[in-house]
Amino acid sequence: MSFRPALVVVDVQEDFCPPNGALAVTGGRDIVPTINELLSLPFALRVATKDFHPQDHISFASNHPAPNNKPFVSTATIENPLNPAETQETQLWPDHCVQGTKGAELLTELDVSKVDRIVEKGQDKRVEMYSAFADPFPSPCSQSDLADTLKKAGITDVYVAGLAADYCVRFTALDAQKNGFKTWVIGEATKAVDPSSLDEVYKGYEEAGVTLIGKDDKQIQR
Ligand code: VGL
Ligand code: ZN
Repeated sequence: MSFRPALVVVDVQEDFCPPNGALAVTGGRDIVPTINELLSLPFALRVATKDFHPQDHISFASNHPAPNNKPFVSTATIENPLNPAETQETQLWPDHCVQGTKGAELLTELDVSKVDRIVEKGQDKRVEMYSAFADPFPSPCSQSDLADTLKKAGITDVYVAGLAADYCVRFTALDAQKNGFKTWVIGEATKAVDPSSLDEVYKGYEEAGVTLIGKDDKQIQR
């Protein structure tokens, strides 16, 4: 059996980290040493993703009319632009990771010299895209080249770390598994927006066949 692992480091960006991030995840910066350690392991491919929104992105509360425009509280119904029969209820956020701003930059302490490929996502203003593969509609209107990149590199296993555990890490891991890669989430290399939601996130992993591991587990270096 071949084993060609890839590491996917999700959204380790200023806006998701204290002290100044617009959507700062508690402890977001603290996972960087662990992620740098992971980046130095012999993965066949190392990818970093960036949430990379236009200013008029649909997930920004500021782009919706009052009173349903409270970041972290309000939600909006999004239609698939390609098929209005498909709808999604989505959370609204403070403006974050706007293209060209400091908040969209990867943390300077992240060892980007080890990253082979950067994948930008969430550029389509019409849809939310937590997953680094595609938006959540059954027939996606927005897709990245991540699946192709991994397939062309002959990747068998995808290891996911980064921010946030309950949003972009979660949906990237579930999509990696759906795309046919054996998928592992490295628990202590993630932090959640809402840690109380993690039980449900982990249940979803179990149902999908995604495995939650620790960074020192030997699955990483078979
Ligand atoms: C994310 C909320 C909004 C994430 C991105 O990277 O987890 N969360 N956009
Ligand atoms: Zn976002």
